[in-house]
Amino acid sequence: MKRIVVCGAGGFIGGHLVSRLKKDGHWVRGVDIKFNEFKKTDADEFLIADLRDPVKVDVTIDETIDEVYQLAADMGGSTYINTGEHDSDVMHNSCIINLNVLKTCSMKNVTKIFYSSSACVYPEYNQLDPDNPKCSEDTTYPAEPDSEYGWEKLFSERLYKAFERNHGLNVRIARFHNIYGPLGTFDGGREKAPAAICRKIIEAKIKKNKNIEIWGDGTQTRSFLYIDDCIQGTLDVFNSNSNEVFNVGSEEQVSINQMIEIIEDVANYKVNKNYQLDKPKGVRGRSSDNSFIQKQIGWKHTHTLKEGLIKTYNWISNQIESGTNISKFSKSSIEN
Ligand code: GKE
Repeated sequence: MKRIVVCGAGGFIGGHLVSRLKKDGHWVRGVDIKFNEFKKTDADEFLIADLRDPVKVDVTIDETIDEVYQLAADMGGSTYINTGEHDSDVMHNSCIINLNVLKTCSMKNVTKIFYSSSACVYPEYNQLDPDNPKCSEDTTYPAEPDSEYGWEKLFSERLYKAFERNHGLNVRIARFHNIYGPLGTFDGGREKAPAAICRKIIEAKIKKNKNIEIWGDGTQTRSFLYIDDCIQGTLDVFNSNSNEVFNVGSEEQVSINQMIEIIEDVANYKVNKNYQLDKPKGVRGRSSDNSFIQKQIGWKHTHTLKEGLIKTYNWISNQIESGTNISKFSKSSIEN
């Protein structure tokens, strides 16, 4: 059993990671600036703390901690990171958290640290053709991410590797490719496409309305990874002997229009797509290339997009129909 801190435990992926680490028999301290909006934490301890404050990080990662998973970031879907309006917050907040966490880990006896990077580090010039994006790890440089969010993620990757070289920290890094699933936010502006489009179709069906808004022309492509595969991939990277940076994503590339068709099928409800060409779109094409991670550590995703969307659609539908009051899941926290 290890004593583990999960930074960002109030978030979507962080919350699922806490539950899995608890299931695996570890002691887990969760920390975040907010509670998980949909589920009571499974952590042994949950701290409400702002990790931009080095004093809070020092209290959170104390001498008894063996391992740290750093997933705390100021982030969201296209709306949040591709408009440019949040660039300074995204870069400042996420970077200062990484600086604080690394400094504290290098001063304490933390044996291993995981950092969640992103597919957004990849250069835009390799993501211009929706049918043929190139996102293998060896195409990262010359760097030209399409967003400041991507630049911060790439800078922070280099920061972790510098602490690995200069302070002997045992670092593991995965680049997540658009993770979706139950407990992920589906409204409010930070949601990503799978949850957003599920919500739009659910709401259209409830209101017996046929029209939904789609950002861009729907031909842009992505691959989307179901949360359970993301958690397994994270642990496989963390527990591997390799300190390479790996993609953790799906290779099932779809256009947004194709994803809409899958969700219409799940909903048994057809909609008319009202394309909003002026809305934030990100890159034209992106899909995870898993050849390196499969060769090096053997990880593969197991859920098809349809399987994941069925679970996600049903969960969001239940949330909307039950009108879940977010605050009812806040567990008593240890304020510090
Ligand atoms: N969020 C959202 N909501 N996207 C929509 C919508 C909608 O209602 N309708 C169409 N889209 C389109 C977006 O314009 C974009 O082209 C595509 O779906 C995917 O948008 P996304 O899921 O919000 O985010 P991206 O894949 O562009 O980028 C995300 O990538 C992740 C890593 O793969 C980032 O926003 C980060 O959340 C993350 O790093």
